[in-house]
Amino acid sequence: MRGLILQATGSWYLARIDDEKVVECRLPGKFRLSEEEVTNPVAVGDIVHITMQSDGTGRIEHIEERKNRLLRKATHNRRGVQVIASNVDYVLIVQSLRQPVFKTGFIDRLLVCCEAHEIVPVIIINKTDLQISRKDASDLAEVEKLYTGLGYLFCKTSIFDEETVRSLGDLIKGKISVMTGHSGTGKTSLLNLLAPGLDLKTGDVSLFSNKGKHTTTFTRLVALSDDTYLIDTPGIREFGLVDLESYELSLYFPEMRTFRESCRFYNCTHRHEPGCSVKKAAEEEHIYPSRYRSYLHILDGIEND
Ligand SMILES: Nc1nc2c(ncn2[C@@H]2O[C@H](COP(=O)(O)OP(=O)(O)OP(=O)(O)O)[C@@H](O)[C@H]2O)c(=O)[nH]1
Ligand SMILES: [Mg+2]
Ligand SMILES: [Zn+2]
Repeated sequence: MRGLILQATGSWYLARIDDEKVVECRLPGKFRLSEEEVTNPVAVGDIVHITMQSDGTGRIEHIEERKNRLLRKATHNRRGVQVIASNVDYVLIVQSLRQPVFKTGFIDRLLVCCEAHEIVPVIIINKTDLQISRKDASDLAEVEKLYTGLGYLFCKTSIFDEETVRSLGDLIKGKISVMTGHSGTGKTSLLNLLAPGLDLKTGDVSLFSNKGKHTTTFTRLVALSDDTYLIDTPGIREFGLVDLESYELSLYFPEMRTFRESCRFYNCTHRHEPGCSVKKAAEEEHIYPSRYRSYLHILDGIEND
């Protein structure tokens, strides 16, 4: 029997078999050490083969080859990497206009991860109902212009505007999407509207710090229809930048690709080298200042790793 992993908590897994049937599964020990650097052998989004046991639970016999996987460094000082989700079509980068205010640096970091993994990103600015000042409106217009100009999918939503949530639903139809973004930006709220009857817990944003409270504590995959799935996460800051060389980073900034070809050095980091076309393009604002800043910031992170 084939199943799709909806949840993975410790050594128990929930797998969706056809017809909405969900089975609790266990994993035999032999899978545990199959791949040394990975701390979890089965992740949300995996397709598994199951045999039913006499007590009504399932036993995972086989994991089908993954199309892709989102990795992050294992937490709690554990060595190795953790698979956040697998077989993903879209990464939804959910940010909010206010409460908390969106961060282009965060968006850029995730875009690099998507580019490196060849997964299509969708930038979502939620809470567009919170346009209070004229600056909010111009900030929103500016961020939309920036990312649509780079060719990325971009979507504005508000949970108080049904139409916007419906367009998001149309956009992700037939795909497996994973939601990322800071706590409190409205990931779970959007999911609840896209999957009526679900009613997952959402949390308030502290008025004092303007931060969310990490209401969602584990990753879960929800079926919106037979062929559309959405994965809610407790927030992913980045994934899979594990082995990137510093001179490769600019490959994942689409607007830098043509400029980098004409840098003097093939391994130019575009920071201070002579004859650097990327730096020149940034100075002349052919590259957006905020994007170049993000680039330098991520580069620092790679080099100090
Ligand atoms: N004004 C406004 N508030 C929203 C919108 N979407 C969500 N919220 C509110 O924002 C708060 C946080 O929403 P959640 O859905 O819990 O946010 P989350 O991204 O899932 O947060 P974590 O699970 O902590 O990562 C809740 O109080 C929601 O009601 C929106 O479009 N407009
Ligand atoms: Mg949540
Ligand atoms: Zn250069």
